[in-house]
Amino acid sequence: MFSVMNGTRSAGHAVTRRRSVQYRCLTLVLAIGSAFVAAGCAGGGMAPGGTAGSGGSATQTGSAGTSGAAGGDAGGPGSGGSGTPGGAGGETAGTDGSAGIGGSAAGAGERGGSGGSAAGASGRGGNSGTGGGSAGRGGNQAGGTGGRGGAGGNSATAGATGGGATIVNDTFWKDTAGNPIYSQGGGVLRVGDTYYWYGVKYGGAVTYVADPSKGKNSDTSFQGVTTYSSTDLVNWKLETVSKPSNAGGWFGRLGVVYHAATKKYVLVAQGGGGLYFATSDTPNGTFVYNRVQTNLPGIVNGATGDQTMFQDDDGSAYVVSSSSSGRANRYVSPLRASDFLAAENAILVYSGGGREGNCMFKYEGTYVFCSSDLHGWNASQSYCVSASNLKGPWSAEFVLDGTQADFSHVTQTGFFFNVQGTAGTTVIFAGDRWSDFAGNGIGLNQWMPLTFTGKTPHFQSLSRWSIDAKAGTWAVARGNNYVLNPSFEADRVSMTVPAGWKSTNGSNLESGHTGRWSWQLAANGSLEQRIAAIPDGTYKLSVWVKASGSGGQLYAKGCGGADAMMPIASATSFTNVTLSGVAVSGGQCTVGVTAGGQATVDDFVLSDG
Ligand SMILES: [Ca+2]
Repeated sequence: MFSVMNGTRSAGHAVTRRRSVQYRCLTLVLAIGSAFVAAGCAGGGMAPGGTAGSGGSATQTGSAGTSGAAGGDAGGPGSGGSGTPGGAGGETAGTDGSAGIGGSAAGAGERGGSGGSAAGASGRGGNSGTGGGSAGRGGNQAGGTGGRGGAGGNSATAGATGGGATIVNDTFWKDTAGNPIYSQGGGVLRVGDTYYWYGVKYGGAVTYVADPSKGKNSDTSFQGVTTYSSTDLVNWKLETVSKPSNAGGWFGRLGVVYHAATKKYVLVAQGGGGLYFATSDTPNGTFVYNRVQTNLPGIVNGATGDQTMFQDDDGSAYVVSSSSSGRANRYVSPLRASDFLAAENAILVYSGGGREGNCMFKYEGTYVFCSSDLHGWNASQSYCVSASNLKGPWSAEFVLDGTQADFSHVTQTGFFFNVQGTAGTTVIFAGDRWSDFAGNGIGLNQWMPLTFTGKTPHFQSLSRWSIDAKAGTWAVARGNNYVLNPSFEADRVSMTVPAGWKSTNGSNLESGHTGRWSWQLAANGSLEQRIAAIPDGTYKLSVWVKASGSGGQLYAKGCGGADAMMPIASATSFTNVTLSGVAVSGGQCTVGVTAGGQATVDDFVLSDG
């Protein structure tokens, strides 16, 4: 009920757009690149060898080599030589390593070392592999021969698939039985090495997934709470579907926490008339519904405006929410310590600005509470406040860097969870794309990693990346689409410049190749996006286009090599136009189209696979 109301109320809300793609990516390169170089310079005298590499089993997926860092000074023998070669990766080397979007340091960085080895003689860092070894440790073997005076690559896209399973956004996910995953407005709980993912199956999602070309619907009928389990965060098995017998109207925004003393898994959800509590002896259910709390103390109006669950390191658990009816206040409400079956007096986190999609994570001692704009079912950039203590003081509100250009990869803040492993911790932003109710594209679930500069989080808008659940590390995967807002679904209202792009003589058209929107250019109109952090390599650029006449073109320029273009022919229905062999060096590339006659474009892709 709560969220149904959102859609009507937010129609007039101003869209705030800020572009800081360049800033984001510079930060990324610095943060990851430095970590990478440190790991990749294993051959240098100052850091001989590094730890023993286990030798990534990079093999096929580990081939290719991107970035190679290394070739450090006067290469010492390196003590890490026990590792077997980490795949073909950097051994093709010989050219300068390039800036890229490396994965987390452990996975990508260590892998890159092998590049330095091969390139060492010439004193230049190698181009390391896009494929990481498993956990990317093979790179340390490179230290054995070392390079001298190497220019050193900056980072790697290593670990494409070798370091874990690949998360593919902008698709409808399927479970291990091959059925669509229906899980919206939920949360993830880790139990041992297994992750349990709880969410809601709505009638309208089933309809939309079956045929997204029919567009959005308003069928928020509750079909049950789904529980999926996985150990790799990609292959999810449907465990149970449960449904409280007395749930009426809206039901959702749920999460599960574990109460150690009672040994109960406690599910807390927003339902008709209040806060629902259900318990189970096992994480996969079946959940038995215990009670409904109709008034939440300390919260204006006594009810939540979108909520998730958060469990702290000490086991305490909290409802993370804003207030209903205006959503001007944000809170954390501690659950009753004795059994978690009641929400107690709320802590006011922040007042000002209507926010929803409330969720929270904790990273290295800092709590970060994030929310969306009041855009109904549509996407927005994400807003956060942070604190070192839940009772405050809380920081001023800031926009989560990296969510501006494509409105959080066309999602609303859903929930966060930490993947803590042997080599690091990755915080995952689990965004809800309510495409069933907004019509804004393909896929209901979009998960992206966060990176950090100090305590400041950065959102990495990726369509394809790998997560190594055991190591806790991640990397960009081969086939990632480097174009942001490629399908023009970020904006929810009529615009003359789409989020993430520059355009002249254009506007969004409420009819797309996919999703709700495409971008229409009048004769001589233009559309362009500068991609500020892309690993060196060869890419393919494509777009779907309808054009009333010839004379337009699809182009890539400023990519380090010769500018490239492909003429756009006249076509009355959406036709794919592809520009192959786009050589990128220097870490940047600008892509776009110019229109001859009127042209309508949708679904850009710039990828290496
Ligand atoms: Ca579209």
